[in-house]
Amino acid sequence: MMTQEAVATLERLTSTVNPSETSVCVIGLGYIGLPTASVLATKGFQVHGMDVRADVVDTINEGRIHIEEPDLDMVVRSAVNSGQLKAGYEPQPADVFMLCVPTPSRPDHSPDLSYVEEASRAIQPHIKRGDLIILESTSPPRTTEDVVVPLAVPPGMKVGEDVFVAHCPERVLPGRILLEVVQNDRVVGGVTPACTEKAEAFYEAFVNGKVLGTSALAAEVTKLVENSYRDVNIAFANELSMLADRLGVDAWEVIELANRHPRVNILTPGPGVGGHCISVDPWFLVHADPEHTPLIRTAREVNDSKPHFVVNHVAELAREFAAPKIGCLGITYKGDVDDLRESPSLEIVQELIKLDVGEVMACDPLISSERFNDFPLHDLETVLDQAHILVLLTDHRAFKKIPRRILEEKVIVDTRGTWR
Ligand code: SAJ
Repeated sequence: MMTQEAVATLERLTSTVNPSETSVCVIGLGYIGLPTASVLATKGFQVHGMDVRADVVDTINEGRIHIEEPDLDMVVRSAVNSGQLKAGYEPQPADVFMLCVPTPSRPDHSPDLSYVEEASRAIQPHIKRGDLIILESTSPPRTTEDVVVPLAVPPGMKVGEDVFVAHCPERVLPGRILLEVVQNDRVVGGVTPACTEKAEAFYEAFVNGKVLGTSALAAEVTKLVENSYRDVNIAFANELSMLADRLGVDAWEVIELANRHPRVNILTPGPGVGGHCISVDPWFLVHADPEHTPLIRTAREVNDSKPHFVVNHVAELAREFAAPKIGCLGITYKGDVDDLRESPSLEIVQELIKLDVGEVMACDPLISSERFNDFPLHDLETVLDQAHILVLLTDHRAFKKIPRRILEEKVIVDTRGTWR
């Protein structure tokens, strides 16, 4: 005879999630929440998305989107039209709750968990027995257990028996989100083994990649390690580019040659590291243990110093002209995305304007003047026509196509190696 516990375990292990019988409440409809919600809706889940911003909720309910991401408009439109996706200002009862809220860092680099706290409190009254709560937001070690569990789990309910809590950090690359949300392998870390199993079954219902079970803490640290790994490696490339400049050698040529070694793979230098992930997440590890993270901290500092290096270089060149016009191409944090968060390109333009070393003419085809009024934006043609110095800051597709004969007439600062 099998014990009751063994029967329950067997049921859990063999249970699969049927999308048409499963409702999901997604908290936070930004760069992660909205694509995830619309993909789940497309796969047949009944999805209620919640956001505190009225304009976001209204836009989505009209079948439109408030962020730029390839093909997302089409998927959201079809999810809303089919009735599988609805947005609102409040959470609703569901079988699965996904927290996709921001986890920014404060000016002193300590993590700001207020959105996770708020979202956890907001869902608590709606949690019933059997529900699954997932934290997708990139979070400092122990957030799932120390913040989500106490605030989201109703008193009297036991985690791993009555209600299930797991961390499954998002891993999608802006610009490829819809593809990666389905294709990437996922790390699923439960607060207890039963939580892991329940969360694994949920992700297996809509992810094509492998679903890898672990603990909540290991999942939290894994995600932070992934972005720190990238930050450290970009810092190496950026440090090399500054060194190469001083030595008078072409950094991109050196990197290309070094990368022909079978065990060397150096990343690409740029104007610095931006976005809300790689420039923020490594600080969560440093904050967790400052004594044992000197490399991660230094990488952050190297990447943060790169915009100033670029500004000084441009200022030096501008001094050669009586009335220099400096064309700055791109203000978003990377090519073909419209995201300005932590953008080194934006920081460089702002610094150049402040330094007043010439007339700064910025241009970004992905940013409309209605949305942005910190400084005037010009169209590409005007900038190419008038600028003496051209500074390539963000490698948008439109800038890659600029004819060589135009570039040859200008003084060029190509921070990304795009025009090599
Ligand atoms: N960059 C360089 N040189 C490079 C690569 C990138 O200067 O060789 C710069 C980019 O221009 C940008 C920044 O680094 O300013 C980050 O860009 P990215 O494309 O490397 O990454 P993100 O921030 O857009 O997305 C990252 C991804 N993490 C990893 O690749 C490990 C993504 O998978 C994560 O889901 C995302 O962070 C996140 O949300 O955490």
